[in-house]
Amino acid sequence: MASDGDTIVAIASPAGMGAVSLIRLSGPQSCEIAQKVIGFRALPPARKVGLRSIVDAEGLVIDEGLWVTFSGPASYTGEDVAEFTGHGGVMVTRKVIERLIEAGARPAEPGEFTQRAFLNGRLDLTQAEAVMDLISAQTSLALRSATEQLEGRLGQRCEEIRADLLGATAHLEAYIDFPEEDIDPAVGEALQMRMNDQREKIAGLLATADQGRILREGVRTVIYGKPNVGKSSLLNRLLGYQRAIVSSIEGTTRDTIEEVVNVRGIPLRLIDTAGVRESSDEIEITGIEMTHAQVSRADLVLEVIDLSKPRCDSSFSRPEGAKWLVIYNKSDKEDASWAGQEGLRISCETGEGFKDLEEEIARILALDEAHWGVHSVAVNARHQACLDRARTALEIAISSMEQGEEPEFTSLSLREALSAIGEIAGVVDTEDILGEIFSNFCIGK
Ligand SMILES: Nc1nc2c(ncn2[C@@H]2O[C@H](COP(=O)(O)OP(=O)(O)O)[C@@H](O)[C@H]2O)c(=O)[nH]1
Ligand SMILES: [Mg+2]
Repeated sequence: MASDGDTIVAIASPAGMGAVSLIRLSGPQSCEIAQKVIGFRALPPARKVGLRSIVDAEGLVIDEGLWVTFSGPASYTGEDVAEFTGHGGVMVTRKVIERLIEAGARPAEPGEFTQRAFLNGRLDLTQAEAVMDLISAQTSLALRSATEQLEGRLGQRCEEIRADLLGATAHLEAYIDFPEEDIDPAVGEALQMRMNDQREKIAGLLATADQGRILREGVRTVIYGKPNVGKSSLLNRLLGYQRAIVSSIEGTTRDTIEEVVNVRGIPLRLIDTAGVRESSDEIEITGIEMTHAQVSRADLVLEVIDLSKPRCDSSFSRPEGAKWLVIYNKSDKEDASWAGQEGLRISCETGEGFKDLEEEIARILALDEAHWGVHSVAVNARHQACLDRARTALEIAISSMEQGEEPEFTSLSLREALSAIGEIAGVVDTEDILGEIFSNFCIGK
C-alpha cells in the first residue's frame, strides 16, 4: 500500500454516534474531489475554515459542515489534504464517505495517512510508531513516553549513532582502496574508541526496553497467596468495581483474571490467581499450576497474607527477576499473634492502607514521574531487535579490528550494524516492515 497517487478517504474520528465526525482526504485530487461534492460554491482558501454543504449527484444535501484544506507538503501526510467536520451520525458519515468515493477517492487502509507522512519524509519511523503509542496510551507516563518519541528523540539518538559509525566506516574503507598501506596505529585506536563509544550508546538504549514494554503493555503484576487471604478482593479494590468473585469459600478463584489498572501513571496488568494450597480438586490443581506459571513470568508479585488468621510463616519460594511485595491484608481484623510484625497493612474491607500501597508499588518499580526524566526514551520490541543486531555486528567489528584482521572484515560488520540502526528510524530500505507496522494502526490515522 505504498503511496500510489490515489487520493484516500477515511473517517478519522471514532466510529459510531458523536456530536461531530472528521472525514479526511489525502492525495493529489483532494481539493478537486471536495469541490465536486460541495456543488457550485468554491472551497475556502487553504487553511481557512468555511461552512459548505455536501450534495449528492442529484444536488440533494447530505450534510452540512466545516471544510478546511492544506496544501502539500505542509500537511500531516505531506500531500494535499481536505478535511470535513460534519455531523457524527452513523448513517450520515457513511453517506458522506460513499459520496467522496463516488467522486474519485479510495477508502484508506489502516495507518495509510501516517504511512504517507513517513514516505513523504514528514515523520521518521519511530515517530510514526509514536503516533500509535500516543493514541493507545492509557496512563500519563505512557503518554509522556509517546510524545517524547513523537518529538523525535529516539530517532535523533539513533541518527547520531549511525552518523558516527558511518564516519568510522568511510575512514576504514579508505584503507581498503589502498591495500598497500597499513592502517596507521593511531587511526586504528581512534576507530576502536569510536566503535566502543557507539556500542555503549546502543547498550544504553537497549536498557530502556523493559521500561518500554511496561509502558506499552503494563507491568505484569501477579496477586499471589493462600486461598481466602483476599487476593480477589485486592483486585476489585484496585479496579474500583467487583470484577472477580469474592467469597469465604476457599478455592473460589480457579482461573486467572487479568485487568489493567492505573497506579500513579503506571499501567499495572493485574493478574488474580487461584490460591496456592494442597488440593485434590482437578480444576483447582490446574488453576494452581497456572498460578505458578504466572509468577514465573511476573514483573511484580503482590504476595497477600491474611492477618485475621493466627500467624504462620509464608513459605513461598521467590523466582529470580520479579519484584516482590508482601502485603498484610484484613488489618481490620488483625489477630493478636501478628503483634510486632512489620510490613504494609491494608484492608480490602475498609480501604485502609491503599495510599501507602500505591506509593510502595511506585517506589518498587522506580518508575514514577520523578524517575522518568532519567530515561526519556523507551524502545519497543522492534527497536530492541534492531539494536540487538547492531550491537552484535559492532562487537564482531571491534574484535576483528583488535585481532588485526583485514579491514574488509571489519567494514562488512560495520555495514551490518549501520543497516540495523538505520532500520529503526527507517532511513535504510524498510519496505517489507512497513506493512507490519502500519497494519496495526486504526483506519483514518
Ligand atoms: N474483614 C475482612 N475481610 C476481608 C478482607 N479482604 C477480603 N476479605 C474477605 O475474605 C474472604 C476471601 O476473600 P477473597 O478476595 O475471595 O480471597 P481470595 O481467595 O484470596 O481471592 C471474603 O469473604 C472476603 O470478604 C479484609 O480486608 N477484611
Ligand atoms: Mg480469589
